[in-house]
Amino acid sequence: MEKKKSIQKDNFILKNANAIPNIPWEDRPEGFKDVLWRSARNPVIPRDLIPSSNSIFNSAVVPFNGKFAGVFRCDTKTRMQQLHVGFSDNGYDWELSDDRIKWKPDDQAVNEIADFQYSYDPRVVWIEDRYYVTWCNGYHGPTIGVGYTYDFKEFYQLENAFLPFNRNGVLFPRKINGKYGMLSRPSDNGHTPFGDIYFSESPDMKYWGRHRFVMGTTGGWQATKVGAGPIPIETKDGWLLIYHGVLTSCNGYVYSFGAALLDLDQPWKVIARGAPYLLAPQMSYEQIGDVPNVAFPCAALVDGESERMAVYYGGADTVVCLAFGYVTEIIDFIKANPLKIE
Ligand code: BMA
Repeated sequence: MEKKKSIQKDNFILKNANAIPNIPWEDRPEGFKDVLWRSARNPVIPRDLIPSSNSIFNSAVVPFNGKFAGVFRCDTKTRMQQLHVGFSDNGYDWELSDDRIKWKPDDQAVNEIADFQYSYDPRVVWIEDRYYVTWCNGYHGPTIGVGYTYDFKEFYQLENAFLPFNRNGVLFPRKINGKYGMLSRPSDNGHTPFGDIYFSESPDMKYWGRHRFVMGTTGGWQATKVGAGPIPIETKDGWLLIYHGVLTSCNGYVYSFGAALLDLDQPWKVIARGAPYLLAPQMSYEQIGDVPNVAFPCAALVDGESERMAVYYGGADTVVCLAFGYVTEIIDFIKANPLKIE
């Protein structure tokens, strides 16, 4: 099993971060002013990387045995929404299984809910001794599926975290006050025209409760709904949360993403929230695809040595893209451009 060694440096803002020396990285293009910049190799995963796929997008990546592994949203040519496992040496070039992940029930009772309907928008996080996966799981409507793997070969399914309808279940990377923590976004059974972020806790990854409101919609790029993106990043200034926000334009939804800081001990308390987005769909691979105008982040790698961050996001519900930034710069950006809420 992978050994985890966290780096603690006094002058760094990250807490409990591991080194990822081979994190995918490109320097900020000369003269480029925004806090995040895109990979020149975007889209890094094309829609047709595997024979069965119509599109590959909104996917989650983690460091694994000195390389990378991930859980990918692959919608098939019959337009089923599925999760597939993938591996990469460098975070750019991926080999994905052509078959969907087949979950084994963690216990007998899970058999009752394990019938596959659809699965999408995965998140993956290492907590204590294994990789946990959450995803939007079809069970009489969308809800939050939870499972785990030790090796990205065998995957075990736990109980769904919540009742339908819910999406964007995102775990915290460690217990908080002795409990697992999860953000989620209660929704409806369709293309939900609303959505706020809530926090829930669990003693055992099975029973979730003490639900708390975290943050809701405001205006502009986050006027219609908001939902947690990658696993929150622990910093000395709070949990750095990258989240998506949706604007309803006269031509439909527009998905951008921005950032906020949440209290380390009470993550439902927002310390600060950036007013401008970090990245909005402005490149052709974000604007043109099966669903136009979508930039949807599901994972962020952070190197504890350099504080470099690589964000994986889906482009136009069709491809996987990468953007880069520095954790400290994003936090400074939030503080310098705060959203003022009443
Ligand atoms: C949301 C989810 C995402 C998708 C987005 C835009 O409701 O289904 O997977 O990227 O819509 O279509």
